[in-house]
Amino acid sequence: MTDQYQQFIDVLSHCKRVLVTTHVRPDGDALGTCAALVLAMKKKGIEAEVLLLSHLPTKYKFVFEEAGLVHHDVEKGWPEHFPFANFDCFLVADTGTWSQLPGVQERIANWNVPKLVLDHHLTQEDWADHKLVITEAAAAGEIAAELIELWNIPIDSKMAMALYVALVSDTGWFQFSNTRPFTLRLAATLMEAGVDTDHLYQLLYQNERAERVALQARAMQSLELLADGQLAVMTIRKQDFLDTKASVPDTENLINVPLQIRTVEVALLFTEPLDSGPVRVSLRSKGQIDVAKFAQQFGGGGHARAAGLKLQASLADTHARVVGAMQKTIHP
Ligand SMILES: [Mn+2]
Repeated sequence: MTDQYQQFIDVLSHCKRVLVTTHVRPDGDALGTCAALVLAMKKKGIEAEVLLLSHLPTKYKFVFEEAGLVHHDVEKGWPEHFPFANFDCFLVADTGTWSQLPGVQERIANWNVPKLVLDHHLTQEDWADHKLVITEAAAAGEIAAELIELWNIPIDSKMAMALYVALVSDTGWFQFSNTRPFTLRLAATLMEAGVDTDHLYQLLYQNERAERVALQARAMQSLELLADGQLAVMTIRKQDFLDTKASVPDTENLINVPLQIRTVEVALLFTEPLDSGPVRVSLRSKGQIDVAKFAQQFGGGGHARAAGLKLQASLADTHARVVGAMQKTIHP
């Protein structure tokens, strides 16, 4: 295992400018890992910049701002000539699959530099020159921290903060089952390096817009429990957006709220559009029902525990069709 780390260190030590990227719709682990790696490489005299395939979420802006990072955002389209030639190495963190790197594969096909993947996911495609994939790691940030330590780079407070964001994002602030003793020991080291955990908790978890909490209240008021309490349905109407002044991105994660209920197996969230677009349905499962398979009958898809679908119909029609079908799935 140390060999893999040493290979990475050897390759990176020969580089002058590294382009670092991560998966589309980056989370705290993706962004924290990129930030920590860039800061660490700077200590070795290596310039590094970050390529983001979708915008930097507001919630995580502070991670890049405090690190003083340069980043390129191609969400709204790639420039005609992305300056790949300015870099002599390509490092991808927190993913190793092309489907999570839209637009990258074709653009780097003829780019002849070392390509590195640092990741903790099981699903991998075999394209990198060197891979550092540790699936036991709770977060890519754990692997980055180990790399930084083996490279003999002292972890300063900025690096520590970025790595802490990575850890807490992927472990739900150390609550999820992926949290291992290594994670907690690393967290302790990062605290000693100067992470203000209370401040970080406030930035990440006590920093919502009032409009979003008002929308959440509306969504919770709409909760219906069906199929003997196994099916939870929430509905957000156009009027709810207008009354609360919230917007569609404010619905993020609301679908997880009814999963707190002991009896609930499946949760559905119906969102009526502000324009004439389709009604969006988000689906979550605790594991017994494959919601991706369910969503397919309506042209949707996703993962077994998290999926989505859209129907160009009225809210009432969509609700009737999808809830009816789900009740039949739960009680055939
Ligand atoms: Mn991750």
